Amino acid sequence: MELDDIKISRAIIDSYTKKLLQALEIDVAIVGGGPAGITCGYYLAKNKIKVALFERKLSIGGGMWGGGMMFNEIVVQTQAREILDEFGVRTKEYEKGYFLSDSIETVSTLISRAVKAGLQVFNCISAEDVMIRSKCITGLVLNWSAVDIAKLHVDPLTMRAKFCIDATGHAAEICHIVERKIGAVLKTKTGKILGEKPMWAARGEECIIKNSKEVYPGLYVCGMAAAAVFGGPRMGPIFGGMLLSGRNVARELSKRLEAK
Ligand code: 48F
Repeated sequence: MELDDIKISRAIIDSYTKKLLQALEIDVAIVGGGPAGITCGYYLAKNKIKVALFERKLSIGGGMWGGGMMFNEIVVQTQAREILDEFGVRTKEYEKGYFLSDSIETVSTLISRAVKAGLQVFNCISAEDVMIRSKCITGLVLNWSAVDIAKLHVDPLTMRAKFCIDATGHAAEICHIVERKIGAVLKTKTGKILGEKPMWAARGEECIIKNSKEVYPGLYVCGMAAAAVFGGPRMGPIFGGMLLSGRNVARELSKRLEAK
């Protein structure tokens, strides 16, 4: 049988379009495919929640691939090790309470398990705005990342979700959009983004876990974005907080969606 080039194109366009149409109205939309967003997506998908993740870059995995300063190893603390165990990522104890894993194995396994659990991932798409109705975030405004990179004047498309999650890392992009557009409305001390503080691994990890929560009705924050929004320190190449924060948000949203 001779392969038909047009059939190959049709197969891709057909299948991708169906995926995108299915993502137009869902339970949870995650912005950002770093460790926090992927972990959150995995646990939501495992609970049979309709969830999609939008990532600006070609590859998802965020800042985890490079470990610390491109030494491709990551460290997690005892509480987070059980998450890596659940995913099937191999760890070794360096000293009591400090577990190491290979960052390439970790990211590729997190992605693979999340997608197989049912997380729909859209790479090369950026969230450039949000929809707000009755003082609640009700969806995202999306565009191809290439449009932004090429500075093309092209309008975006919109999708609706019962909850959105800002998992955009240090930049906390979605929270910044909300603050810029509607002022000091966030559930922080000042109503505004408090900004990330200097490196302090122990405090940073605690802060992220505590502050991975709803920051405006309909909008959650997890991972490094939680530190940026609630004024926590950065923590460098220890990644347990990212995994735990993603799991915490998934647990809370699963309960809320079940109750709805
Ligand atoms: O930065 P990132 O890995 O966030 P995270 O999951 O983990 C943080 C750690 O990697 C590390 C750290 C640990 O100590 O400090 O930095 O909190 O992943 C965030 C992802 O979001 C994407 C971005 O490309 C990255 O892959 N992203 C950011 N803004 C947007 C976005 C946007 N507007 N639309 C789509 N994707």
